[in-house]
Amino acid sequence: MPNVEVCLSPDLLHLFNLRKKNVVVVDILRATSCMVTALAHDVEVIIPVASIEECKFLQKQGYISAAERDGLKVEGFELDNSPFSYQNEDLKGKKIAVTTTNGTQAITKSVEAEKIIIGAFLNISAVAAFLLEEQRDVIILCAGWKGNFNLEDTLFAGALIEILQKQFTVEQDSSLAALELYLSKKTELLPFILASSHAKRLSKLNIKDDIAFCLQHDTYDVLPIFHEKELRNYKINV
Ligand code: 3SL
Repeated sequence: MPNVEVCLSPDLLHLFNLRKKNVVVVDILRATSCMVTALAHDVEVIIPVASIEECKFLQKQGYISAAERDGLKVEGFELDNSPFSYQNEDLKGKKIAVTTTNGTQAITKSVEAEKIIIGAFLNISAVAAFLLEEQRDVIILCAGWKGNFNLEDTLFAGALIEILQKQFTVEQDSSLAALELYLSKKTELLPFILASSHAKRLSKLNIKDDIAFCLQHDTYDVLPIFHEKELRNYKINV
């Protein structure tokens, strides 16, 4: 049986061997939830980049650009990091360049993986179905916050493992811990997450609706895969 492991922070990624494995990158609040929402609303392609400078460069090439640092939109860019900003007909068929504090860093650090899949509660069943079909070892990479562990990404890891566990071995302590955390909190996700550090950070920005939205399961049947620097929805393109 293939194995599923959890990397609780991008700063721990050097401890994992990504080769020939599928990596699921998750940043529930809010980068990967935004990416899933954007592709579900027919954005053609997303280019996630690590730095503001790279995003600026792509903006000059004609990409619509989104930049977030510490939860706030960076001045000079068109889009912020709210999933509601991507539910916009005007973005249909458009190419978006995006940089965020943690999510896009986690994606760009995963390039040695066989495939990089973007996960969120919003598309968890589509991600699980793909991983079950692939039957390949999986690492769930939690984007965390500036190198630190966070609750919301770990809960997603646990939720995904709950689905995968019949066909994947779950042996590593962080995978077992993520699963137990999710099982103990799955019926009260919103109040639990509202007490988390990042929800408190975001509440200062008055975006409680974003948090509730990002915790919804299976709103979208999309499968974003990062390949050759581009993120596309492989549910429609393959
Ligand atoms: O860190 C990130 O990538 C962001 O998702 C953070 S925030 O939700 O925009 O604050």
